[in-house]
Amino acid sequence: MNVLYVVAIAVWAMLPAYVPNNAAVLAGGGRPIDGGRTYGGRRLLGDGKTWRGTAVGVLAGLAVAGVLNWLAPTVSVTVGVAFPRFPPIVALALAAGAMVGDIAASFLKRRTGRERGAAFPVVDQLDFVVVALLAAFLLAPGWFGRVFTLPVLVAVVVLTPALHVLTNGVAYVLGLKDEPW
Ligand code: CTP
Ligand code: MG
Ligand code: K
Repeated sequence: MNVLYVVAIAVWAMLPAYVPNNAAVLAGGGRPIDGGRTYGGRRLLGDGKTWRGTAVGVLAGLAVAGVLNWLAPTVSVTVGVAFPRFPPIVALALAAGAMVGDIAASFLKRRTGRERGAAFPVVDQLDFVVVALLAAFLLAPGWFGRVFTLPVLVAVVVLTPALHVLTNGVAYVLGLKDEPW
């Protein structure tokens, strides 16, 4: 399969994990998940991880999976390559996994002395991918093995940081996000 198709499949398969972070930025606010609690003298997670942002993020990821499921037959026939559909358990693994990865990264940031909003290079760009993929692998190993072939996985790891930097940069310029990462 040519490189363009590998890239297209990688982006398609990861969209339900990419969208939650951006939706959370737009929806964020309200009660923080940690309820203000501290651990070792620092916030457990911080004010940047809220119930509303997380819930809207997961729902947005599920909605994206639904739209892609609806588009899959047409896109596959038009392009001549099979674009995968997302069974409900896979959609949930990708969307919720992405949010859990982002939350776990905040936990790590606080433990390593980074304040809310501080950059944590590499972790910021890949936290959500690692947990989304791990969740999909654990909950739907057959589906995972069919869709995330080695070339597709390589494309995800190479492309995601670039896409992350780009979308967060745009969100920052538009005034939607406080920092460009
Ligand atoms: N957000 C949210 N809930 C989440 C994730 C994000 O409400 N689970 C919102 C918050 O308003 C957050 C913004 O999206 O400030 C940007 O997300 P992110 O960069 O992940 O959070 P930071 O504010 O940078 O906090 P941290 O340092 O903990 O990552
Ligand atoms: Mg941030
Ligand atoms: K983050």
